[in-house]
Amino acid sequence: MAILKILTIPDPILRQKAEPVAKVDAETAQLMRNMLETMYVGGIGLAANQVGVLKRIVTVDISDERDGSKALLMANPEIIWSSDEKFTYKEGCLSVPDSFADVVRPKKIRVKYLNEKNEPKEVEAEDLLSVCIQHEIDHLNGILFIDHLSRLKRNMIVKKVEKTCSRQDQ
Ligand code: GNR
Ligand code: NI
Repeated sequence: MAILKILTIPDPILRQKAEPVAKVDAETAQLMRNMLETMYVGGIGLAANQVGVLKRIVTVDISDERDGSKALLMANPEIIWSSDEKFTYKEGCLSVPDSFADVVRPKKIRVKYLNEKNEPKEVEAEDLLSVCIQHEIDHLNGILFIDHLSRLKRNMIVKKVEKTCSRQDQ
């Protein structure tokens, strides 16, 4: 397996739409496992855009085990139902380092996807798991959690990240 490099804003790949996977073949499953290992370095979710791959693949694991036994490996995830009830959670993103802000999203969702064996699956998620899956599907559409904030809050975060990243580049 391998730890992949995570892109951060303002990388334009984070703003592109990822393409559907035709079939979860061996190569796709390998990418899923590498993304899972990369995610375990410090996140509860990861989308392929974040590692520079424009394919509709995400990994999610909100469990404490972090050994893959409870992980979701999803290709072409699609929300087929969402609740009217909302849920607010302080979100962060590996591609927007050291920044957190409250985002309001549907509390419950039902998602269909292909697993690592190319089998069609459905899962119902609520609260943190629901937040995480919605955050990852946003990535596949070129959307970041900061896009759900007011322009003022978004600009503050973008400016802060630009500053700290330019310092690190020196
Ligand atoms: O690790 C992560 N934590 C997190 C916290 C609240 C809402 C969403 C997330 S996902 C994030 C990892 C990440 O950037 N995934 O795209
Ligand atoms: Ni993210």
